[in-house]
Amino acid sequence: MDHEKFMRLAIAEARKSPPKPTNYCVGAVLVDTVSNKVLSTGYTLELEGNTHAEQCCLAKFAKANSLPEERVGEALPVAMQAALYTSMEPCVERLSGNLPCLDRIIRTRDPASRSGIHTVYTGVTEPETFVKANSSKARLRESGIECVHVAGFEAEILEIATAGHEKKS
Ligand code: HJL
Ligand code: ZN
Repeated sequence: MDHEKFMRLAIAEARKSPPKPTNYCVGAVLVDTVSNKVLSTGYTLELEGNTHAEQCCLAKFAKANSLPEERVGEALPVAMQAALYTSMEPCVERLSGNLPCLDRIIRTRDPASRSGIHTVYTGVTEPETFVKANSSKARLRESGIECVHVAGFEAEILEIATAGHEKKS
């Protein structure tokens, strides 16, 4: 598995996100790790409304499979060993009150069949500008989802993610 290649794709998605002072510009890629095929991509604010990268990625894949987003896991059979690459770890809380991406990822799982997203690859941990102490990695692991940090892209990812933020002097 070429983790760096898919993380670069996630970063390329993040670059498409319109800068906004109240969130981060993030990119996400859903991959079938058996065929190495990209199943879907997403970036922050890609879909209508106040949408996150992971949310857009899953919602687009759900739509392509004629499923509501809540049931996207049904299109991710165990044989795919589905992985989600996201430039920033998934949110566990959103100041807007929208459903966090952590919950959107966990609900893809069917513990009985072990289908759904198996692994989440992250590029950076979430800075504490909006929400303190993001606990996504522990929470993913508790749900049987592996969590792997892809090192080496942190500076680039944070620069893109905070593009719309006021610079501290
Ligand atoms: C991740 C995204 C995105 C964030 N994190 N992983 N992907 N925008 O696409 C996390 C940050 C929230 C704020 C504001 N950002 O975005 O904590 O308005 O953006 O729901 O808490 O919440 P809203
Ligand atoms: Zn999110």
